[in-house]
Amino acid sequence: MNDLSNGLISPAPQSRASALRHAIERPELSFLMEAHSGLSAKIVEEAGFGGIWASGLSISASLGLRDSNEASWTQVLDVLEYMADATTLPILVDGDTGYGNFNNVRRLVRKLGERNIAGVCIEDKLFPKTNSFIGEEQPLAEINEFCGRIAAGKDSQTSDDFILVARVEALISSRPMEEALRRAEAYHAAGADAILIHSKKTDAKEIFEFCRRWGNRAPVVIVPTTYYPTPTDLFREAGISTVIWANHLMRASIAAMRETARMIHDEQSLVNVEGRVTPVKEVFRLMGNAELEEAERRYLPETPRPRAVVLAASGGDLGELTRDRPKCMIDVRGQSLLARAVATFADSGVRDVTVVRGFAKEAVALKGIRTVDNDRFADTGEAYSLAQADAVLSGELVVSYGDVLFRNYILESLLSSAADVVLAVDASKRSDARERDLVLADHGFSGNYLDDAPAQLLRMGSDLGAEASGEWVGLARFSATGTAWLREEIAALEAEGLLETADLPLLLSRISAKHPVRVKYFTGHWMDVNTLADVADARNFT
Ligand code: SPV
Ligand code: MG
Repeated sequence: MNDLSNGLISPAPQSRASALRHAIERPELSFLMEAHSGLSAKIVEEAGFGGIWASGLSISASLGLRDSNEASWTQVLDVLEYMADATTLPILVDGDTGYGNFNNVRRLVRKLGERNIAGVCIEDKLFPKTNSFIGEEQPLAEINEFCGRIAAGKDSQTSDDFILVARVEALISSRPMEEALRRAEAYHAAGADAILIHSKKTDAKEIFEFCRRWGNRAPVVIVPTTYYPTPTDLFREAGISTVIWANHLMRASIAAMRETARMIHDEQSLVNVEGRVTPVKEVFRLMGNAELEEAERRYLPETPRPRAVVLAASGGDLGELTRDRPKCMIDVRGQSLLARAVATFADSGVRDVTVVRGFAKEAVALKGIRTVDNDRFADTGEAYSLAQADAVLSGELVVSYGDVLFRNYILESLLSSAADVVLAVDASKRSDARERDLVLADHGFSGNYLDDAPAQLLRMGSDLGAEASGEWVGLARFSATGTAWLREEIAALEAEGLLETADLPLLLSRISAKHPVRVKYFTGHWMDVNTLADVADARNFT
């Protein structure tokens, strides 16, 4: 295994090129592993390789194309950019024939430098090329013409250490060894930094013969795809510089994708596949999501998010249904009232929910909520419960009873209000209204389109009777300022010895005596659960 460590390679273009140069020129055997995408490049780096072979065959195949220059060279360049961005490794690009003559090679090499690519390999064939393993006796470039491509490439490099590997296809095209050596010598003289001697034999005899006769005049690179059984130590002994494992991640991905697709198709289920595929979490890790989260903390302005406090301490009065759980945990079509309320909050971006528990507190269980306890629930009221949530009584706040269901738009409308304190009030006179939640406002509900004057709370209380403007839904929203008023009033109640007995209507009435408290009217689309009949109704509430 090559010992180029990722940590030593900085992504700067010059250092990537020098890392590749070091890998190719050092006496020990180096390895380049094929990649064809940002993802596979990351996998190569994590596996511990010191460099990448950007295979033409694999890049074409991953684009669904043949290895016959069907992808344009700029399309290949785009893939290379993703690969270079995804890793810190040096990349040796399979540049095919250089996509034309010397002039195309010049432009290619300049552009590769701009994309942070460490080197290119060009082969002595003609554009458009085809893969070396297809057909026999493919036509080769004329030696002098190919030397011109090499010289033009070297003259165009933007980094001193940029590597140009000249690939000799003579053996592939069944030309004699003498021609392979002659070509290698000419290409070396034209400026190539290394010679890739390619073979499609199933053993490495001709490769070893080439090496013997070449005598290391320039580093030798090989691609043992067809002579893969050859022990790697023999390559070391032959003095080879670099082995390219040319296409094995692309081929591995075909095998894995095929098997996964077959199973899902045949079984119409993911059940047997899930344990065989990479977990989504691992995909996030591989792509560096942790870094993005850290950057978000650094660069995104903190957007204060509204919190909610749900009051659910008191014992229920619904017989068997609330014998061992508070009302908020009553099941309504497979979901507790609390779960429904929390989901409605989440829909409106209120994700920080604190539930004040008391009666049967162990029964209040829901993922993602915080809880605080009012262990004196039996002889205290709502204001006292709310005071137990002291730690979260800051910033924008929604306060809700634990036994109400309400449509999302009611909450949305409170959240978008400009008022510092705003109550959702049902203007329809319900015959079973909770008397203590009755509301008197300075302005009654009007269905008149032109009447948009905001209503202000005058007071709440059970003595309002027919005078009431409506009934509080059990849902209030406070701006940061409104929450500060709420805290002040809780402190005032405490100072007066009233905190333990006060309910929310008293607390809200007292705030409204000092500060404006807005009333927002609705009609229907919410419900509280006070009686068994309500439970039955709730089960019809969608
Ligand atoms: C490639 O990986 O695209 C190569 C190597 O050029 S080979 O397919 O063996 O020709
Ligand atoms: Mg190729």
